[in-house]
Amino acid sequence: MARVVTSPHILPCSLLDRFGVWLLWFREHPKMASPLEKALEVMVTTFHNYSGKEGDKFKLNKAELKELLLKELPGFLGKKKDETNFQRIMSNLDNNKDNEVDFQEYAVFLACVAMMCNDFFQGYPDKMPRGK
Ligand SMILES: [Ca+2]
Repeated sequence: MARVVTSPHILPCSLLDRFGVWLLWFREHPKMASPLEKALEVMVTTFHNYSGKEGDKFKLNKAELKELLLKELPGFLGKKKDETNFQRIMSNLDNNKDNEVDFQEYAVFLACVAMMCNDFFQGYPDKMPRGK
């Protein structure tokens, strides 16, 4: 698992200043958002759709993570849907070992999956998904 980034310090200050403005614009004009902006929104809302089900509303417990993976990333799991595999994934994602997956840990996971997809498609450019 990649090292957890603890702050958005890699972004220039000018971008961070614009971030709140962009979020407000996005909320008022969701239909004008680009595919990547929509993807970011889906990444965030998907987390909260599951983390808010029980316990700490800002963290995924094991049951919430399992449901998220089964419903939102079934292809990633493949046929490995047994408890041992879920426990292994949970342990790998739970970087701070509090038995829950917070948004940062989830975001690192999605970034790792995206990097794996990129690596795969670089090896097979003819299989690269095409955008519209
Ligand atoms: Ca955790």
